[in-house]
Amino acid sequence: MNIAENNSLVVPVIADSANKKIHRSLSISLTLERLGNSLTIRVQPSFGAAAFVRELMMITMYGFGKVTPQVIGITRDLRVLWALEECDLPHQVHGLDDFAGELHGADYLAINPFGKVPAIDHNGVIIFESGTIVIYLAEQSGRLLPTSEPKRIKALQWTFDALDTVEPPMTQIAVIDLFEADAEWAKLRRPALVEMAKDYLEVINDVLIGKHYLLGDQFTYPDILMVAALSQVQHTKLLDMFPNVTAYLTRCHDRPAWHKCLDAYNRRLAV
Ligand SMILES: N[C@@H](CCC(=O)N[C@@H](CS)C(=O)NCC(=O)O)C(=O)O
Repeated sequence: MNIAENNSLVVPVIADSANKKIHRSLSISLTLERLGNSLTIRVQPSFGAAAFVRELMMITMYGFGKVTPQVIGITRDLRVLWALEECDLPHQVHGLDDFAGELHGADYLAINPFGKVPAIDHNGVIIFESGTIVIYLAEQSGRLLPTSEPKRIKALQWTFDALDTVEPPMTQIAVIDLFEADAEWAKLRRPALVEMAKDYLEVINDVLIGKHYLLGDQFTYPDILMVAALSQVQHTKLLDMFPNVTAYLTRCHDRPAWHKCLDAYNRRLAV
């Protein structure tokens, strides 16, 4: 250890971060304080400590860097970016170039073997599946979580509902409208998907009677996932038929965290 002239000490630090150990040297300053009959040594991190803590906390989010313009605004990395902002977690974006095939390159397949975005790397903890990532971020930060026990399971219920029930027909409508509008199979399939979407929207419209968010007054992580699922059909007039749903979307999209992540996303994808 070296004691510098300004009473600071350079000490080796090993941080146990997820599944790896990170070694750094940190400078700390020692002050001796006398209080009555006792002496206290105060240890204060100095140069580099804040950057080190930030490095430990930093999450890398793998999302689109370049993607076909039709899907900008509905890609699944956006929901993770929203959750990162809501949770105020330090993060950096690793933008992948879809045109250059980066999603299916060896480097990214080592992160997500399905070759899909989003994924995150939190100091070696690698997670894919947008729903899982959003829940992980909520748990890491202690934000967006329901405050009472019965609501915890309701949050999971709405998570699966958003991802497994609501999103599939909405996404299929988007795929048809954005990429396959003229295909014969698409013309045959679309009406049934629209009926299914309307049925689901009617249910959600009823669920939202007298409520600000899915679980009541508190905005929680399933709201991010539900809004993302509903946004798949934002290019149609379907949502306009359900006033509680549109009011809910407006309420959620009024949140500062949404604006912050959308601005950064649009800047990155040069919209
Ligand atoms: N269930 C996955 C779906 C991920 C997914 O389909 N991502 C799309 C973008 S929104 C993707 O990566 N598509 C590129 C491809 O399939 O090549 C999740 O929610 O994370």
